[in-house]
Parts: sequence; C-alpha cells; structure tokens
Amino acid sequence: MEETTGRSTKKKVVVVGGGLVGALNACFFAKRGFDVEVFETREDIRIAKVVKGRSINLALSHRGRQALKHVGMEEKIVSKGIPMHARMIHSLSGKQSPIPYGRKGQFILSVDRANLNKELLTAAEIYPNTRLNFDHKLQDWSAETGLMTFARSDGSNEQIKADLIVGCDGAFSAIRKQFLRRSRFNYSQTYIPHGYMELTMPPINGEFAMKPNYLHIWPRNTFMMIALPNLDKTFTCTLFMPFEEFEKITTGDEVIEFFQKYFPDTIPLIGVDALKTDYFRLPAQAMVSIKCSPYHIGDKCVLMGDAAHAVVPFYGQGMNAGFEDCLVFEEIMDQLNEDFSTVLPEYTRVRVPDDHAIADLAMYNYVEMRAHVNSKWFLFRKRVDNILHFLMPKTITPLYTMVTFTRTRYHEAVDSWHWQNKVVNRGLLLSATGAVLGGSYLLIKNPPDINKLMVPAEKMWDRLVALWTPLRTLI
Ligand code: FAD
Ligand code: EGU
Repeated sequence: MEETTGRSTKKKVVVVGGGLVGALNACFFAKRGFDVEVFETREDIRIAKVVKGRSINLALSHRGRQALKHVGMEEKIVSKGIPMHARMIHSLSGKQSPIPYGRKGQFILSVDRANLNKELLTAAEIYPNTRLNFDHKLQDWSAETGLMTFARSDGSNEQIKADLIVGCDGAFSAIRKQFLRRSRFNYSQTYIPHGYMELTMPPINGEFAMKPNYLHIWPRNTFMMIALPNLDKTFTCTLFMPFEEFEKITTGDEVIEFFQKYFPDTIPLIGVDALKTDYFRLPAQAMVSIKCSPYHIGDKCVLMGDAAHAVVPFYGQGMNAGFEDCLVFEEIMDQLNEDFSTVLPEYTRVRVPDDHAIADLAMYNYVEMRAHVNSKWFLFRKRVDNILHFLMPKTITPLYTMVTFTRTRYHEAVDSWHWQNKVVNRGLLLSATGAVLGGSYLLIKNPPDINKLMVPAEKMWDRLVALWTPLRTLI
C-alpha cells in the first residue's frame, strides 16, 4: 500500500481545531502518512494550568470507541474511564432505581474531556509527520486558493496553504463561515431555551458520594440534572433548566430553596455552602443545534465534528458522532484510494443523513424529556423498552441501544425505530380490540347494573386526557 513512503510526495493536510475531533483526525491522517499540521486557538492544554470550557466529563460509547480503536487509542482511554452499567433514577422522594443499559458487557464510560484531549494530542504528536501549532486562531481562509490566515496572541499573523483543510473547529466554526457565503449551502441553527450549569459533588470520607458506576439522573420535566463520576471520586452534576428559570435565582438562599424543592437529596452531597458558591461561579451555558450540508467544498475542504453538526446533549452522542465522522471518512478513503475529489462528495453523501438523524433525535429527546419525563415516566418507559426487547429480541431493539451500542447508521436506527413503533402499536391495537370484543361478549351475557358503573360526564374528559397523554408518547 505504501508505494511512496517519502513525506514529500504525500499531500499536506491541515486540521483546524485541536479539540477532541481535530486531535483524533490528526491521528487518522498521520497514520495514512499525510503531512499533517494542526492549528488550535488555545494554548497547549497539556501545559496550561486552567482549562476552562465545556463539560468536564462525557459519556463515551461504542461509536466513539470504534474510532479510537482504529488509531490504537481505545485501551488507553477506556482504562481511564469509569464504566456506567446503568442509569440511576433519583425520584423526588430520594428513592434510587437502577435501569441497566443492557446485558453485562453493555456499558458506557464516563471519560474526562481534558484527559481525552491531551492523550489524543500526544498520540498525534508521536507521528513524525505531524506538527501541532497552538496559539493559532484561524482568521480567514479562501476556498479558491486554500490559503489560511492565522492570528497569534502576540498580534502576528501566519499564512499557510494545504491540499486538504479539515474543519474541526467546533460549533462556531470559522472554517464554516466560508461555506455560508456559497450558493446552495444549507444551514440551520436553533438555540434551545435551556441552559446548563456544572456543579461538583465532592467525595465523602474519601469515597464517591453516590454509587460510582451509574449515570445518575434526576428527571423533573423542565428541570433535569445528570451526574457522571470522575476518577478523583467526585461527580460532575450538570443542571439543565430554562435560562428564564436560572435568572429567577439571584441569591444563595434561593439556590437552596430551589434545590430543596427539586433535588433535595443532592443538597447534603454537594454541600450547602459549595452549592451557593458553585451556582454563581459561571453563568449558565447555552446549547445549540446546528445542521448543514454539504460538508465539503470541492476537493479542498471538509467539516467534521461539531463544526459540521452541533447536537444538543440529550443523547450523549455529540463527541461519539464526531469520532464516527473520522472513522467514516477513513473508510471512504480506503474505498476510493485517497482521491479527495471523490472522497469528499462521497463523505457528504454518506454522512449528512446520519448526522442530521442524530441531531433530530437529540432534539426530539430534549422536547420529550422537557414535556413529560419525570422519574416515574422515565422508569416506566425504559422498563417497557426492556420488556419488549426481552420478549422479542429479534424484532424489538430499544432506540438508545442501536444508537449507543452499535454502529447501525443513525438514520437507519431512526427508520427501524419508526417501524418497531408501528409493530408495537398494531400489537396494542389488536390486544385492545380483542379485549373490547371479549369484554362486550361477557357484558352481553351477564349485564351489570349500569348506574353503578357509569362515569359522571364531567369526569370523563379528565380521564380521556389522562389516558391520551401517556399513550401519545408511546406512539
Ligand atoms: P470542540 O470540542 O468544540 O473543539 C473545537 C476546537 O477548535 C477547540 O479546541 C477550539 O479552541 C478550536 N477552535 C475554534 N475556533 C478555532 C479557530 N478559529 N482557529 C483554530 N482553532 C479553533 N458528547 C458525547 O459524545 N457524550 C456526552 O456525554 C456529551 N456530553 C455533553 C454535555 C454538554 C453539556 C455539552 C455542551 C456537550 C456534550 N457532548 C457530549 C458533545 C461534545 O462536547 C462535542 O460534540 C465535542 O466536544 C465536539 O468536539 P469537536 O472537536 O468537534 O469540537
Ligand atoms: C446529557 C448530558 C438519559 C452527558 C438521554 C439517557 C447526557 C450525557 C438518555 C451529559 C438521559 C438522557 C444516553 C446515554 C446519555 C439514558 C441515551 C445524556 C450522557 C437516551 C455530561 N444519554 N447522556 N439517552 O438512556 O441514550 O440513560 O453531560 F437523561 S448516555 Cl437526556 Cl446511553
């Protein structure tokens, strides 16, 4: 395969953004022998002391792991991850109920974002054909010439050209700006009304404050909290709620009052004083969903990760999808012999429907959770899923299982889910019809005293509404 190993004969690939997806991509391209350069706005996070930024830990699942495996990084990352075999649902009363993700071997991992990013940068740097440039912020670039301009913190500029530009510069991508200026580029972005805030739950007597091998969830409709374990035995709790509600809380006492009402079991675990100060340390962060297409310009430039598709975090798939982007690109590079002029359009053709599907799913789950997911409903739904899967393992696979534990294309997972819902609904309809017919027969055979059975008309409406709301979501 490597008929020409000399670096000079290999094309130059510039990866813009040294975040999770950029660093992983650098490994993929370096492994193929390209002359790789990464440009990243921030300082080298392996040297810098404080790393501020987005969520502290992330749920890593199958798709992300498969991509890591391809560059020989899976073991290294998994060994520093904390397995989560089940969700732990916290009800308002403080009751905790575990719901397994699947069989024994099916678990997701809580991984530290900063560590993951550092390991990937180091892995990329080991290839002699890779160079990392920090403190380089892409200012502008030309889709015609491929010339990029980077700004440095000392005020200087640097210009560089590449054969291929890989835009991995996140949700507010500077690379994507040039796409937006072109004809027939589709773009949509939606900010959701919710913001998020991270709070730390410290260890108690040197041990995790809650059971560590779980994804802890407090589903409270509009308000939701999620906690993932860290290696230092802390939990990072992420509170999701509408900005409007965040703004209503302006004093420490109001914070405690709010937690008393919705997350009382967490107050002693986070600590009253810590809660009061943590809450005001950073303002709530926004969440945006972004879809676009195509993902490429000619044979020159391609978008991956959040730059191509930012998704709301309600499926735990943003990074996983971004990592899978790299793997899908890699697979197409194999099929089409690294010919950028055919690889790039093919990547767009294959990947857009899947990334759009996961963006839609994550948004759908956000709407769903906000509308009527309290702890009872969450438990009920997941149990129904698991029972159906147990009864008909060949026919029914829960959607989250296909998304989280397989590499079933996202858009196929959605199609399969729709089909399964049809099957289940037909089954329900059939059983219901059977019950009505059977019941009618029995009623006709032995007629009861009507007056004792009648529901007063004024209560009928409430009953219908109560029935319809949960049924609608089942459909
Ligand atoms: P980023 O991580 O944003 O990296 C982009 C990089 O590009 C940054 O380093 C940035 O400094 C750099 N950059 C930006 N502009 C420029 C420029 N002009 N020039 C040079 N460099 C530039 N995903 C999961 O899979 N599982 C989860 O559990 C999960 N939880 C999440 C929870 C929350 C609250 C949020 C907000 C997201 C979550 N995600 C999760 C999604 C995940 O964080 C993202 O999908 C992932 O970080 C995307 O990686 P990226 O490399 O594409 O972008
Ligand atoms: C949100 C924020 C539970 C990390 C979706 C499940 C998430 C994560 C779920 C965050 C939920 C929601 C799934 C995983 C995961 C569940 C999933 C959400 C990790 C449908 C760091 N979500 N997340 N679904 O099934 O498939 O457990 O911040 F509460 S992991 Cl919203 Cl599997």
